[in-house]
Amino acid sequence: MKHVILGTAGHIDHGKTSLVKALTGVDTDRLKEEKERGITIELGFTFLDLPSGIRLGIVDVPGHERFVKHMVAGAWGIDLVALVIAADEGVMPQTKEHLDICTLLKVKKGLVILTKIDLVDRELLDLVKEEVSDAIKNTFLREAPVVAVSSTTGEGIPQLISVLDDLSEEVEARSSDGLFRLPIDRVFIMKGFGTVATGTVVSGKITSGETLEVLPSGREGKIRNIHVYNQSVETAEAGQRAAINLQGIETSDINRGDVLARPKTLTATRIVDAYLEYLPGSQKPLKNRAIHRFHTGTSLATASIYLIDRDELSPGEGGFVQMRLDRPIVALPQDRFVLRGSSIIQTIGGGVILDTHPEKHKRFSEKVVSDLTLLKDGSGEEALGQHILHSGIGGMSLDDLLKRVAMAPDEVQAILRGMIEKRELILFDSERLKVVDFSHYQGLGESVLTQLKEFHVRSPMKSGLLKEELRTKLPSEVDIRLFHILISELIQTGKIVLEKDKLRLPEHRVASSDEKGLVKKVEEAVLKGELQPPSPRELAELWSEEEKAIQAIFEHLIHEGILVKIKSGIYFHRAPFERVKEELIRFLKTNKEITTPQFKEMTAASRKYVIPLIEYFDQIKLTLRLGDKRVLRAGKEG
Ligand SMILES: Nc1nc2c(ncn2[C@@H]2O[C@H](COP(=O)(O)OP(=O)(O)OP(=O)(O)O)[C@@H](O)[C@H]2O)c(=O)[nH]1
Ligand SMILES: [Mg+2]
Repeated sequence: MKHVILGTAGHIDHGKTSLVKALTGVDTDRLKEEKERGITIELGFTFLDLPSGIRLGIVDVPGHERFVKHMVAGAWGIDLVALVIAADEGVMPQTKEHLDICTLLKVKKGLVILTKIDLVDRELLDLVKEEVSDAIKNTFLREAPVVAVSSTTGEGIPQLISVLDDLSEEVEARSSDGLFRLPIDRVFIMKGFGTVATGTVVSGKITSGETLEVLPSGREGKIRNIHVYNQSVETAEAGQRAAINLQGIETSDINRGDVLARPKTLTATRIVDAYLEYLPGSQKPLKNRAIHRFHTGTSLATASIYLIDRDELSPGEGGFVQMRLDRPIVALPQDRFVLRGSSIIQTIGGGVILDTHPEKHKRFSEKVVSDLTLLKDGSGEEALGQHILHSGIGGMSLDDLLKRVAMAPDEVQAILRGMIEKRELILFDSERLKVVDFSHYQGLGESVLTQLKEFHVRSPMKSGLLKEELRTKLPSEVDIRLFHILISELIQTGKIVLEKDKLRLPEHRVASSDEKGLVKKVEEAVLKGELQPPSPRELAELWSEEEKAIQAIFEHLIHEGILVKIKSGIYFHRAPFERVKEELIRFLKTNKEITTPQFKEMTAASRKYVIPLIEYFDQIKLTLRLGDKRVLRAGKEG
């Protein structure tokens, strides 16, 4: 069934609440203070069953200029507005301000209701009608029906109901496919039940028993029951007003302006990018970094407004802005917002949110302007593509994306699948549907090839690089799964070769750098040197080779495990090294300790080798030095 919500609007005392009562029999002014002062302060809620069968939800707002903030919260997300104008007073300041607010919030449809016609004669009524048509002629209400009624006598009420029925039929039904979201407009305690939060379900649907998160606090509670229009129901969906009874949450834990959503589906933000329309009626240009009140959903924050591509915004102009907020709010792109002045409290503008988790932008950047233009005017697919591109090589998951676009999960999934198929995106986590833009993937491939190339130049004698070692040379945000996908693809397409467990470029061969059989010669020389082996420099001089080349061969042999690096310049062949190590262990097991002269005697080598060697054994934690003696470390006895 289609759900439609009507909001009232109009100047104080023009008869909004009386009209709602005349239509529904319900007095929505519940508070003592409201009764005493005869004005509306908080939002009022009720409903009307129309002849067509549509149940029309009604939000009654206050007209008092001090409570415009409540009006904005009430008007946000309505389908129809009833602009109420008292026939005996005509168009007044909040008539205009409420009309501005509805325009900025992009309320699509509505009607004008002239009330209190019992107080005026025909002539005056005609005058007011003229005034009204003047006030609405350049607004979304220009072709809206104008109905004249008296809530006191009931005149015009039947005609009004039939107009409301027609308008409701014309309202486009909302889809319940999106993420569940309910901006809270009222919180109260119900005896025996506990905390109840009410609001309009902006998108999605929710069922009793599910767990909800209160944002921005992050508190969670289970739904004990749901009321829609005073009836207990199992499910509430987009376009309905709902009262949700939450278990495990105190009333003091929730405030008007908070948002209910499924856990972890939405994230609060203190920075948004938007397109701002600055109202023509404003007195002065809007300066960069101006501070104003920012309303979206049912929440209110203070915003510092950064003009992205100009020094100031003249009245009547629109432009891209970044707003930094004094408190976290919850919003999605395409959400509407209203700005009200901070000193003179008056509606000055509003517009559409484009990005709810942007970077801090540099001003006057062409790139930022073109990106925001795409978010404003581009398709959903383009917006998705842009967010994924900006996320870099780390990529984004479906859940991340749903916080950045105003699209239903199914729709986003379908678009992602299409882009993956076209290879515009690379999928690397099918469970979370995590993707990275193809250009970043390609860039990563290039940097793998560059890394290998540099590695071969630096270490010509090494056959290749271990996969894990290669990975440490890439940006840390590269997901391990993406890395493996890339490596497999590079191997499959012949761009790199996997040999044993090492990666190399296809053209790289260790043998090619070893035409003279130097590797073998080095190994033999070091082995022959036993416990007093030659250094790279000595061998280079001996054979008239370049020291760098010989050093590279040493490095290679160390990497291969054939040589052991004791310290810079002293490299043992593994065979004599292991022999002396065994002998040392045996000695220590029998004698418990050894002095350096004793060790020197054991190895029959000069101090140049003996001191580094015994220190090396300390270093690898085989031995422990105690004064001028060494003992076996605990745990090395066996
Ligand atoms: N004669 C006459 N009086 C009306 C009519 N409608 C409302 N009133 C009176 O006008 C006064 C204000 O009516 P409300 O319905 O409270 O006005 P409101 O627009 O809800 O006011 P706020 O919510 O404070 O902005 C009340 O004293 C009503 O009795 C009408 O059609 N005829
Ligand atoms: Mg009222």
